[in-house]
Amino acid sequence: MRLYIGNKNLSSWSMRAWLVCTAFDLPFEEIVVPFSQAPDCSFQQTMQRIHPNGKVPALQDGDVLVWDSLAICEYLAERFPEKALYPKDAQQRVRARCISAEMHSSFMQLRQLCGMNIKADLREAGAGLWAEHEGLRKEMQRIEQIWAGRPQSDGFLCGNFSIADAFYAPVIMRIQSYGLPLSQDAQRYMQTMLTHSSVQAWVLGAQAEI
Ligand SMILES: N[C@@H](CCC(=O)N[C@@H](CS)C(=O)NCC(=O)O)C(=O)O
Repeated sequence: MRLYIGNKNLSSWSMRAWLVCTAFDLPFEEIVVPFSQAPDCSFQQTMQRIHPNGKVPALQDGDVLVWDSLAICEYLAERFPEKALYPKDAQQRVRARCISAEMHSSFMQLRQLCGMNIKADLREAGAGLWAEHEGLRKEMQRIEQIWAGRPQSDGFLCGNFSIADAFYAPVIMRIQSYGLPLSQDAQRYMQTMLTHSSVQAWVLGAQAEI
């Protein structure tokens, strides 16, 4: 399988699919297509050759092309059922699907105001955004509520590491860069994620980018 991703420092959608492939030791080749500056537009040209949607991530598995991060994770969960990419427990599996879908379709303020930039120290900007945007504070409240629903306080969102955790990993990167305030319980989940080997590998990759 080939997974097309953007720059590790910036591409939050790529991070989700890559974490799932890495955390579950799936057989894949990573192809980084760096976001390009105008005027050469080589990112758009490269990705549009792969799919008209022209975005990352995209997964090529033989004849099959999957071009959306959630669809990629769903595809992988079906393709490798023995790996339990979603939890084995039925209730936790429903929760994992719901909170992954919620991340996929919501939290627009957080996404728009606090773009992922792993290497940057944006704490000053973060303090201003936090003070000015009630919508951002409300979205973070909902995220904290989701995280507080994990089965064990020292564990992952739905038990073992799953697709759901991969979906919330970019939020953790944003919280760090922008210094957004968090409850102690949420900080605990954040530490669990920051010490996961796949998250550490992605962050190292981001830091190594020029
Ligand atoms: N809903 C899509 C969003 C993908 C997306 O917006 N990717 C961004 C990078 S993180 C992208 O490729 N942007 C380039 C562009 O829009 O030209 C997914 O989940 O995969």
